[in-house]
Amino acid sequence: MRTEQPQTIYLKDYQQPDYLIDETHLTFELFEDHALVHSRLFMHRNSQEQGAGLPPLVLHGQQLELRSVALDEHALSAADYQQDEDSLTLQPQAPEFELAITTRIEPQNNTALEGLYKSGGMFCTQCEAEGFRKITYYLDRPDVMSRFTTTVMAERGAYPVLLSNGNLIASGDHEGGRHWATWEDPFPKPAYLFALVAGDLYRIDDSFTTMSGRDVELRIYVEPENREQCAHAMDSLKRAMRWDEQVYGREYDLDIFMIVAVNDFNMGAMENKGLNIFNSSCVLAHPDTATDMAFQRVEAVVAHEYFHNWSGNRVTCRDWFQLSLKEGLTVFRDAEFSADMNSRTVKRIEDVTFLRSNQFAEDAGPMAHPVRPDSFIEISNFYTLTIYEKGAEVVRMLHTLLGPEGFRKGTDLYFERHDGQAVTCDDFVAALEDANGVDFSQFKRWYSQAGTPVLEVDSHYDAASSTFQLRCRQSCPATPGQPEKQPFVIPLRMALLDGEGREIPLKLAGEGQGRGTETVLAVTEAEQVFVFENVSEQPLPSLLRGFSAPVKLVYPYSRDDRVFLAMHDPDGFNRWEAAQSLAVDVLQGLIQIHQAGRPLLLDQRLLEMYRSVLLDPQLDPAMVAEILRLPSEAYLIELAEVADVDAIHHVREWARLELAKALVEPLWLVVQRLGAEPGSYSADAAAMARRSLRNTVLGYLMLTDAPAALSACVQQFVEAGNMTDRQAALVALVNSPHEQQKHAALQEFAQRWSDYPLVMDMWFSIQASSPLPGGLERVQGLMKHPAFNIRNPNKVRALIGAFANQNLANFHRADGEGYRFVAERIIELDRLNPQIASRMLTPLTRWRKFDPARQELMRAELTRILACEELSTDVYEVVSKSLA
Ligand code: B3K
Ligand code: ZN
Repeated sequence: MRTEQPQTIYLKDYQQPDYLIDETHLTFELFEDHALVHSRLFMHRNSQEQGAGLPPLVLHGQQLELRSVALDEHALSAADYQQDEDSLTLQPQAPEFELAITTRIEPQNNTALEGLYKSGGMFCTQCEAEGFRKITYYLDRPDVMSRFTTTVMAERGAYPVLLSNGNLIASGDHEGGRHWATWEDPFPKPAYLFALVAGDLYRIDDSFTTMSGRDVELRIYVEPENREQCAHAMDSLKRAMRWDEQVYGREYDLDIFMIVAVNDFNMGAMENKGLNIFNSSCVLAHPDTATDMAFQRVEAVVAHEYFHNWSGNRVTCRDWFQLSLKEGLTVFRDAEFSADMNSRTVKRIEDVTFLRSNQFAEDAGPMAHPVRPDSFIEISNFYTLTIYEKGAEVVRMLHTLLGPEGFRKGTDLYFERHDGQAVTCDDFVAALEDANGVDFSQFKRWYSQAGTPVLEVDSHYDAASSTFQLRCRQSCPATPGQPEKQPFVIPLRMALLDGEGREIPLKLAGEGQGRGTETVLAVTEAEQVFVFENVSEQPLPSLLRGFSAPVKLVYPYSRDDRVFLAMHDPDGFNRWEAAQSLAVDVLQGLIQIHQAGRPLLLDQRLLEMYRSVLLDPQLDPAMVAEILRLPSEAYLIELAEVADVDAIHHVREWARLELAKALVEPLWLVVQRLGAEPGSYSADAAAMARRSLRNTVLGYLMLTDAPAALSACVQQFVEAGNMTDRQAALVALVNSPHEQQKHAALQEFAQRWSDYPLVMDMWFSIQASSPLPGGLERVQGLMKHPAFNIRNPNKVRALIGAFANQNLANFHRADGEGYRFVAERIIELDRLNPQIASRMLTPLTRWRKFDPARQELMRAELTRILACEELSTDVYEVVSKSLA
């Protein structure tokens, strides 16, 4: 907690460490009311930093009770060192020395879930970014890499399983019913990758033979009642290991790889070397209890953490400003893995939808920062959509510009050149440049400039010369601390379509060779013109295919153009994009009409486009489902200059109902065509696609008051053979006016799944997201439900997070009570878990988007939070920046 003004840390102030730690020997004595941590650090003066004499050694440490310090086996007295809230300073006497420290901590009281803490009956750790300093005094910075040997000691009965990073080298019994195990990790690593687990856990075993023929033991540890829910995670892990060998040539390096699932975890999972610790929501998946979305998330997160073994662990970050070095690259890698395992187009649609409604909003808000930030107060606040998702888009653009082979040459060089090092984003780009003989200096502006660029394109066709001209203009709005921006390198993947929707061969003026029928233009200037030759008819451009750059594309398409592209573009992603942008255009028009108090009328072109998509049996059902999904309220808010929440909500709901009424026949036809779900569940892409479409259609049908829809929905709820269908039916019922069926279903569901925390999370979040009136009161009531626990991050996200982020109608209630409720929870949470409190702030920080009355109400809540005493640095940074 904050006692003085928090300090800003700047990238420009980076300095190499004065000392390095060759070996780290840790012994943990775990007890119910405390833990003793004994460390022996074998250290030396950093030779790169040889100044005169030996500088003082400043170790990081927070919330630690120091029991003893010894330098080269001489115990130090209090006069020999200085201690403050964040550090321990002492004076080494020689360039090489051994430092022994004992600290006492209380894991059972650690509600922030950072450092060593208890989740249920087990001990576990979370050290990234700066949690290790809550365990012992250390050089807790990623550029200090050390070999760790860890002994864990605890009572055998309650904690039969004792784990840490690397390989088990010894174990044995100790007096008083206690036992111990010693683990050794041969790979030097920063402290943020340290992990420890002690608990009563069930183990699922498997194995993997690497490409060079080494056998690796794979283990997933879960609480015994979850033993049946691990098969999908294990399978995903093996597929990820094979994929990383095939696509990146990366082989696993230890003899054992472990995953442990815990219920109390601040984020999704953590890539600790050889011992990944996961939020149980990202491991457990069984058809009875997890939806298809959860299955896909497990696959993606298991892969993501595994991929970090190279992109993050073997090659790590020099400092936390470089966080996207490992996160952007690893998100790109996991997205490509998921695309290869499932439908590539659908995966891209999901990711782009998420990026545009969430990261674009971040980039336009008060916390906007570059992919490589210049400064921060609290690093935990910088695990953002910009670092992760935009960072991945930046890597994707590099992949697009180099092509798959050039990119692979670059990553090979990167991993080889920097293995065992802590490096920067510049080092990553330099490896790609050197391997390909290219210059990315201008491209690197994507790392240093914040904000979402706008790419305005217009065109001119000249029949006389058979030329088609594309004029591209780019700009980027000001962001905090960056009033002016330089032009980016924007890869614009595109094609030109003739009147039949066929791609036209592309030849650029001034180039000898043609470019086939699809090309990537590099837009590098503020304004730039591309002239295509031999174009015999007026074409329609298909632009930014696959969302080849994270920009806002503006092109003067008519609604008819968009319909044409939605029906004919050979590129699946851009067909969806055309349908989506048509829906956006139609809804935006209706919002204006609604604001002017005029009657609403739905553009028949949207309706007919949906009708033909529904009736086309050739289309991938998952694509049809994606097309039928209207742009979210969050995306419409992001796109608006000043978001009129009431109008957005009203118009979107009205349009959904109009569509449902007009399309009732084709919707039922789809239900018939898809038929009933086959008895046994399958998690393959085709089966998921069918469920996705069937449930999207059910959602529409439930908007009509047809009794057949209600009975189909109730029947699906009761008879569903999997959670995807059961959950979809419950969502439809909860959002319907059928009070009796709704309450019966909710009650039945809660009774049946009360022993399954992750299913109960779903039950909370379905109700918290329901836009029907009275949402706040429902959420307040649910806070008192016995299954709710404000100390559990999953529960907080399911109830408070879902309310604030997904229930815009109720959160933005005109009387401000939604804001007040969330602000009060943030204040309450900040005392328990600052990282989670800070996350919950995001919706309030977006206050500038709304009408003056709501702005005032939201600001008042932020001001009230800021006035609280003892605010964490996490909450302080976000609130103060959003009010600035
Ligand atoms: N690297 C972790 C995130 C740690 C967040 C710390 N506040 C998970 C991941 O990105 O893989
Ligand atoms: Zn990651």
